[in-house]
Amino acid sequence: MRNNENEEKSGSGAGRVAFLDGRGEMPMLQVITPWSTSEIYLQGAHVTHFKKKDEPPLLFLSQCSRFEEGQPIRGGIPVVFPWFGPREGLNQHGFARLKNWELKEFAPASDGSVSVRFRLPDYPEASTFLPFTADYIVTVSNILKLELVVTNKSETEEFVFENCLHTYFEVGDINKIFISGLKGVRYLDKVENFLEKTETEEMLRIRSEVDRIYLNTADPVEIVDQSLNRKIRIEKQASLSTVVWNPWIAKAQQMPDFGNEEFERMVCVESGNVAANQIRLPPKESSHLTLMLSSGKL
Ligand code: TA6
Repeated sequence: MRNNENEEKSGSGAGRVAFLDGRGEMPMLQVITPWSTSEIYLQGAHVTHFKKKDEPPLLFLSQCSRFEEGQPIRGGIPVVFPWFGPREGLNQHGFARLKNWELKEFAPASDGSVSVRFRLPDYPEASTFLPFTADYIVTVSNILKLELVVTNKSETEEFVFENCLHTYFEVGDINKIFISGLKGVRYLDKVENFLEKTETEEMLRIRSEVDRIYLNTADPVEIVDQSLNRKIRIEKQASLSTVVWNPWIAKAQQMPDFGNEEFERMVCVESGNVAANQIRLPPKESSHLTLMLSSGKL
């Protein structure tokens, strides 16, 4: 990794940003604050790392991830936009995660936090959609805050899209975690061909492949991790869908960019607006998907 000292900038507080060659020599930003460090690749505006000083990393990143132009990174926080899941003849989960985003500004604040703003340039893939802009603001402090702002630039037509911040969390042992905040919520069970069900568990445990789209829920979700002695809290705004995913054994073995045993150390609890919760954005309006990820000891 090369650290270009000339491009390093310190703010009036202690937060700072460095431009580095990341893995696969792909450009990335390293953000250091008094509480935490984070890494963000320009491809996909992809946060691959966030770690508080006194904690293990918050985000899971696969040892087998590709770091190649145009290939998705396995782990961290893929930005899924403007569609979620497969689309005939097109890449799964949209094009935003595969494209280089422009770094528009970074602002170390006097309180020590650092905000970085990216914009998705006009790629040909976007031209089949209405004119829109997509900005992504990552704020690093003692928590990680993410905001995906999509603006419909059309004067006359709605912009219909899905969005999802596909957060991969690091856990000590999948057998020793539970997820709370989803009881009573309707979901589509992708493992059973999108069968519609209602969550009955107060404390959801994962003991096999789980791939669920919970609908019409704006509530915070918590991951209680007994083996890392940590609780992760996921708070969101302008998000009505929560997706929970763990590939378990057989799917893990089928994924070339994911280790066979890595399903034991991760869980995706994703926030966005997908399926029946897709966004119909009126002309000239913006949607602000916002996520606050915090953590602490049990
Ligand atoms: O969000 C869950 C999911 O849609 C799963 O169905 C699973 O395929 C996962 O995302 C990963 O997708 P990817 O295209 O990154 O392999």
